[in-house]
Amino acid sequence: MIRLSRRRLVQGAAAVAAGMAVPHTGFTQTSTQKTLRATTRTIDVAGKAATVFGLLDEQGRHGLVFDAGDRFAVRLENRSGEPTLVHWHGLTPPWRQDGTPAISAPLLPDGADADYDFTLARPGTNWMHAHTLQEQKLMAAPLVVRDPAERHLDEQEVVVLMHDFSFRSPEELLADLQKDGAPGHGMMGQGAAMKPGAMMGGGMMHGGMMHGGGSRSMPMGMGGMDVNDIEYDAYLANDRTLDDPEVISVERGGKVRLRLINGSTATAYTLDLGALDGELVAVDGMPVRPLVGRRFPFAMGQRLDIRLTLPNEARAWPILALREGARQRTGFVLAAGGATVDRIPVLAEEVGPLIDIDFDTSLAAAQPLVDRPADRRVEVLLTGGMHGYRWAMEGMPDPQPASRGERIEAVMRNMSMMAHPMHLHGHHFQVIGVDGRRFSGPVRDTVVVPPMREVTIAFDADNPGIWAFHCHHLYHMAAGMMAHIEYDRYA
Ligand SMILES: [Cu+2]
Repeated sequence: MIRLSRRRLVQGAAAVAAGMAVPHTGFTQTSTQKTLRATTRTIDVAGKAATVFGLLDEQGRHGLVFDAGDRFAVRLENRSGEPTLVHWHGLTPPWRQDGTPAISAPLLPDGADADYDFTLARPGTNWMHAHTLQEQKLMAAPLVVRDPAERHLDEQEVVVLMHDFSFRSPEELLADLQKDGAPGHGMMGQGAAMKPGAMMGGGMMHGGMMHGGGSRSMPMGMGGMDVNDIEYDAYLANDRTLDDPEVISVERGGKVRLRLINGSTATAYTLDLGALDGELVAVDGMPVRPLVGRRFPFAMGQRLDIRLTLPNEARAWPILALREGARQRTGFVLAAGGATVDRIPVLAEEVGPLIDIDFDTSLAAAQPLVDRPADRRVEVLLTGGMHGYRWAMEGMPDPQPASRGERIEAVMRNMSMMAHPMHLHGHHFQVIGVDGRRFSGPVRDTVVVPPMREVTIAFDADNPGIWAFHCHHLYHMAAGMMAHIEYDRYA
């Protein structure tokens, strides 16, 4: 883990100039500044009341909405009853405003405020969440940056955040994982005995039999791949289960833009548009060459922007998220022309597909990185297993040094039997290789590395600082799957 020799927090204007988030000390709020309040609230989950966190704007709405080019001038008010901090997932702020505790800033005490101010350079569907176990209790919300150039499009925006919900505390969930790992299961890595390539690229990890439901680790094929290490009590879409889903009125024949966020801590889904064809236009807020389809993989931390043109019918269109390797699902309903909405069973007939990286090979960035050779190549082994529940990023120093202006390629080899959605803060990367085969894939900020597969990403070191690089499975991260990249932080 990283150890910072932290300088005393500079207060006021000097800190803003240095790009820091400023602990608020009583000066007046500017007129353009938005307020974001970290608070608690009560929601109903399958008929039971649950106390969760919330991130609300002045009007009590979840999260924040901006236009590209706006300043991200935000005062975060912590009224959650606990120390917290909020990470702006998908934005590329100065590193001291990234909201990652112990790296960019200390936790903000309950009752305290912090001011943020930087420019939102590009549009995108992003989100915000505590970079702590509080994420499990819905300290998470949408963070949408609209494109002013798309204002003329006559489309209805629908923003939905998916989540996995437990009535148990995240501390308990983690403690359980750490005390009763299945012995010998998925025990690879920790020094990495297996040669990458030996098992890669074959179909054996893909088409095998999956059984949904109760068991925590579901053996599959010869690999003994693990999915879903936590059984949740519910899967939510905008705080609602499919028993009582959000029903959004839309126009017959209307145009809809879905901005979907997988804010789950440990659950990947396949997004299922049912009878509708959708045009995928962005992943993780970054535009891709439009791809038409009905099903799209959707891992933790990722976002999907999908355009729909509805048929001219009075009909309800369920949009579902199928839990990976299991029958549970969540979702919401687009209701056109006042259509009645039939009850949708929470359990599907079939188990949801496994999330793969092959989908990314069919995507191409609308704005790819400039083609240039790498100045630095970083190799990372993703290791760990259910036994003892220890996870790690090995083979790279922590922090990994770099230099401003470099093109960096990171090769991530998953030596474990679980998939890891890997997220880099402060940058967008392009997916440029799978199992050693190079291609020009999507630009994004979170990419799935399936078991025994190798994924290569490239990014430009254009945002100096200390940046978290980690698995977006909350409990893998909490159990060690986190590293850092550091360059020119005093620049
Ligand atoms: Cu992971």
